[in-house]
Amino acid sequence: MQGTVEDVDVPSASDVLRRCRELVRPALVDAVGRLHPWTGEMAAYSLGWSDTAGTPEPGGSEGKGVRQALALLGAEAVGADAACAVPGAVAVELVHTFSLLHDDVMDADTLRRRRPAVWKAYGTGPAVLAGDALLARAVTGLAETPGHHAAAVRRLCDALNDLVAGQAEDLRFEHRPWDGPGAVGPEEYRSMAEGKTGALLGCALALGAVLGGAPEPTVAALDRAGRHLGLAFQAVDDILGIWGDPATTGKPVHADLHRGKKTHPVLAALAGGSRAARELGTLLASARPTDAAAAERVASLVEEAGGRAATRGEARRHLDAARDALRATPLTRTAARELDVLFAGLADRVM
Ligand code: GRG
Repeated sequence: MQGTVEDVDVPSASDVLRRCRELVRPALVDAVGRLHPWTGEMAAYSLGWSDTAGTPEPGGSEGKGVRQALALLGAEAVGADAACAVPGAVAVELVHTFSLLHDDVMDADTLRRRRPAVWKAYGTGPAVLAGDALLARAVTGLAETPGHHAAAVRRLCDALNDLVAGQAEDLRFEHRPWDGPGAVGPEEYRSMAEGKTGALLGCALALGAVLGGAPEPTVAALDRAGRHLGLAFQAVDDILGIWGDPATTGKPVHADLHRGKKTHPVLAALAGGSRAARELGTLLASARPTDAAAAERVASLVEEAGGRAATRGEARRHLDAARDALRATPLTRTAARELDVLFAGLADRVM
């Protein structure tokens, strides 16, 4: 995620994320500090700040901080000071942390950011409670924010409902067949991905704009940009789940294939109709790939049938749509440039 050599004054996506993380950190620490000490300890672990003994692990396993950065840039893009968006940034980062925590429970994923998932480290019951605590804190913090707080809370609640709907579809798709009348169609996939991933990215940008006092059409344009970014982001996430390097992603490879998750590369490969697509369809219809060799075979058939390339194309199309949404609304030049760099970096990410 690098800026170009010629554009010396344009920060890289990593620079943008770092700057925003530093601005939000004190408020995030304060929010976690308001939790019950036990849920606070699990929250600090899940944010990558400490180990299971509560010992600080600076920079250990933190996430990229995408959502908090989008909130701050959303405010700057409408000409406001980033500081006004910090409560929104905290809220979306807490919701994101909560959703990963609960997602790992639902999917029985044991590893997150190279460490045991919270439910593995602390137990399922405590992990669910820690997620609940994060969610409650996110909403409370935003509701306590002076100015525009009703509109901001409304935005966050809408995104939460979309997240639940997206996750519900994602889980139910696991039990749908790969082809035939019950197969998951491209529109259904898109709606699921927009709900589970796009809604919070859109909300982050929109919250920044709301807290920055922007008019509704500008807020809506930023929400739309974030949702398209989310669709690109999820497409890349699907690619990383099959071909990513576990040492970089911090998650085991092929977990989605083992679970029968309806990811974009596999759905696109099956839609291709090639010999590899037919062989893939037969293989998936016979059984879920339970061991590493079977998953490896599925992955190479998906690649051969064009699923990886099609998903790259999908990510590229939504990145373009996200950029178009930004261009369609008047934004401050510096923030618009930083958003552009960040969007491109996220569509090319390897973790
Ligand atoms: C909102 C009430 C309520 C429930 C949530 C569990 C759930 C329902 C939804 C799960 C949503 C989910 C986990 C979507 C995946 C989004 C995604 C691609 C996450 C990865 O985000 P990164 O790459 O992660 O930004 P890091 O590790 O960098 O923070």
